Formats: sequence, C-alpha cells, structure tokens
Amino acid sequence: MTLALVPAPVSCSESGGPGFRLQEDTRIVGDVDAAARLTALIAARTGVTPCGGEGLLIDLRIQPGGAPESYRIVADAASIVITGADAAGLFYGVHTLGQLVTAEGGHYVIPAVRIEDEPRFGYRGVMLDVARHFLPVETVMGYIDRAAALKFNALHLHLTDDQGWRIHLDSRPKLTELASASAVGGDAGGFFSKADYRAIVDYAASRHMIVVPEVDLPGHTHAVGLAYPDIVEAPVSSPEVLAIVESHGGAAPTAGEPYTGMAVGFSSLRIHDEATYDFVADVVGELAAMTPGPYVHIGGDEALGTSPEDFALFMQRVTQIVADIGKTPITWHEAGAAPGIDPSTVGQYWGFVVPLYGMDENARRFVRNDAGLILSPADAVYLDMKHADDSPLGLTWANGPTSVERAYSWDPAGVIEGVTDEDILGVEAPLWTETIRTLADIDLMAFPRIAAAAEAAWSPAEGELRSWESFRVRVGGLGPLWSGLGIGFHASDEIPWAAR
Ligand code: TNX
Repeated sequence: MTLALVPAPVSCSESGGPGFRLQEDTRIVGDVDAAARLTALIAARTGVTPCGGEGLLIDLRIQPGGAPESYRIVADAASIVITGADAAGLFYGVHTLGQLVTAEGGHYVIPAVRIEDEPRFGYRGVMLDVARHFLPVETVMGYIDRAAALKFNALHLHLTDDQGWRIHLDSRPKLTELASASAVGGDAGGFFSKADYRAIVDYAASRHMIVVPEVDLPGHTHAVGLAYPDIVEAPVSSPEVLAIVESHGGAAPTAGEPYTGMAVGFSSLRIHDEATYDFVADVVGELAAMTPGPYVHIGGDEALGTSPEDFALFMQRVTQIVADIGKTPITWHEAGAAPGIDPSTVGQYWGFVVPLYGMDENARRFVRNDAGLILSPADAVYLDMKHADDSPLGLTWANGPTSVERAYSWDPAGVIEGVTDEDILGVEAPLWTETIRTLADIDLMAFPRIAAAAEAAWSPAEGELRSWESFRVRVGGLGPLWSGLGIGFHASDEIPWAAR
C-alpha cells in the first residue's frame, strides 16, 4: 500500500505487522504542545478524540542530537513513539502521524512503520499577497496552519503594492490613513495594526514558521504616492508600460488616486531624492524591529519605469539599509542585475523552470555573492495560476494553466545551470491575490499544488517515492484529512482521491 505521506519522507519502512488502533482511551504522553496538536489532528481526521485512560501509548519526545527539524516515528500495534531532534522536528513528526491515519474496517489505524525524516532545504516558504486583496488576520492564520502541516517554515507577506499599503507604521502613519482603503476591482482594502502583525508573527512561531515581511520597492509603489506624493514619480507612460496597462483594461493609473487595476510596472519611487531613503529607512527599520526572523524582503521586481542605472543605485542603497540594521535582505531576481547590492542579499527567482531572457543570469549573481537563492519558478509553484482553462479564479501569464503534474515535475537543482543544492536556500510557493478574496479561494487555488511545492522544498531529490506516479497517489490519500480539516481543495481529475 502507498502511504499518504506528503512531502515524502527520507525513509519509510512498513513492518507488515498489524497497525496501532486509535481509540478513545489512547494515551498521548510527553511534550504537552505536541500532544495537544496531535489530539486535535486525530479528532479532525477521525471524529474520535483520544481522552486518555488505560489504553495504548503514543509518546512524543524531544531528543536533541539529530539534524535540525528532523524526527523519527516508530509505530507498531502496541505503541507509537515520535522523537524530534527539536520542537520543530516533533511538530513535523506529529503532522506526519496525522497523515498516516487510515480507515480500516470500522476503525482508524496507524500502520506499523518506521520513518526517519529531515528536510532537504532550510527555507521552505509560502507567500501571501495581502496587497491586491487584503486578507484578515484569521485568514492568514488559517493559511499558516495549512502550510505548517506540510512542513513549510516561512510565511512571506507581500504587504505593499500599487493597490494598497497593508501595515500600520508609527513613523509613517499616512500610509495606512490614506493608502490602505483600496484593492483590486474596487473591493474594500484594509491593513494590519502592529498588534495584528505581532499576532501573526506569534501564531506563525507557535507553528515553527518565521514571517518574512515584504515592502515592494522601488516599483509597485503607486499607493505610497497617496500618502507621501513627494517621493513618488508620476505614473510611467513609456510605450512598453502603456501597453501593459492597456492589456489589463480599466482606468489608467493617475497620480494621487487609488489604482484598482491589475497592471504592473508603472510606478516608481524617486531615486535621486534623499527623502526617498529617509522613507525606506523609517519603513524598513520599524518593520524589522517587529520581525524576529532574519529576513526583510524589499521587492525589486518589475521596475519597468526605472532605468537600469537608477535601479542599480536604488537596490544598492536599500540592501545596505537592510543589512545595516542587522537583517538579511531578500529581493526578487531582477536585483541580480544591480552590481553593488549588499553581498548578503538573497535572491528570489520567479522565472520559469526553463529560464527565459537572462533571468537565470540575474539569479546566478546571488550565488556568486555567496548569499543564496530561493526558487519560486512561476510556471510550477505560482499558486495563483489557473488549474485549467475553465478555472473560475486565477491568472495564466506564467505558461498557465498549471496542472498538478507540472507543479510537481521539476527539481530545484535543475532550474539554473550551475546552481546546486549548496547554493539554494530553499523553495517558496507564492500566491498573488488579484483574483483571490477569501480563505475558500485560497484553498481552491493552493490545494493540491501547494503539496507539490512542499515536496520540492522538503523531500530528497531522489528515491522510490519521488515520482509523479507516486505523488499523485499519496496526495489522493490526503483528501479525507484535508476534508476533515475543512480545506476546500480543488478536486483535480489528475489525482485518484481516496474516499475516506
Ligand atoms: C508577477 S513575478 C508579479 C506580481 C503579480 C503576479 C501575478 C513577480 C515578482 N511579480 O506582481 O501579482 O505576477 O501572477
């Protein structure tokens, strides 16, 4: 039998003996946080809440010594022991155990197995765009739970874009006063208070995820102009940019008025004005101060109205600002073209699995800098691409529609020539929200393709389980767990979904 484990573990052997039968008197002992989480997971999957008593034991332990985030599960008919090398490892072991629960006759069992597991990459991210459509704190928390269960450990929040600014900052209060109310399509905007942001950071931390805040600069800044018009250029009107704006329809961007369309590339901060760098220092400084994780993302994508020289100057100064306050800058791969960026800068590659137009050359720059790369190939792991031509939500620009098979069938070390595992910090699956408004929309777009991204980020490159044929069956086996957790996944016909 193929066990429904995603991402695939490093090793898994079934003893063939009888499994462990879950019952109300099952006793979950050991680490208190992990026990509470496992109890809730079993209840969601089976409808039975293990209450303790005289029954068989599930023992949850932390035993330092192994690789960070690693764990081991040993299960047979008499007991289950999960041992994590750290709290994160135990957390991941608990979620793997949740995936092992199988309906057998009138019962639920955990098969007799021995699993050893640890991640391939240390950075395993998901991104939520809360700028095109604002998403409230509860929705973000719901997505944290979904992603953490698939062993993602970073939540990248795209907090600002042309359509709205979504984070309150005391140093620049007009950003949320004057630039947060709008969104794509004229929908309502919104923003996170500092308390909201801290609540998200804490919730993520309790699920072993860091938050990576992004303020997208120097393009994607039309909304900044609603609050601080003196540091933003007039909307760019080059033929290239006008063509993009027209192809998206709707009204052209107008200085001082909210932009509610979906075009990109028409806005820029003023590059040769010191007030711009005062602004960046305020924004990045305040955001860094409330972010315990090591990274601050400063965008750098699609700055189509900024000359290459100006772009280079800007990225050099701004990566320096981030490094000077003790954080590691992350930028989209375009900034690899800027020769003077701070050498600690991490690049995020959003080109295709087979790179076009020198995108790979820009990405390789970060490897030469010794900082590393995050891979987010848009035609594989952009979760906002349509599943099929008739998908009600989503976009298609990245070779879309994107099937589950395409989301799965790539290897992080196979995208950019000369870039190996040692150069790769990890993998991230972004979800842009031009067409997405709710957690139900997110579920429909992200699942099941988010599971393919999780496997690219966590699982070993090779192995018996590392094939599309194996993956589709394993993912299919997760349908009942996802339904139990209230995840409204896209029931793709590429996947043989299990009934219960
Ligand atoms: C590209 S690729 C963007 C976003 C859009 C997204 C939609 C990249 C770094 N930027 O501005 O929201 O496509 O799929």
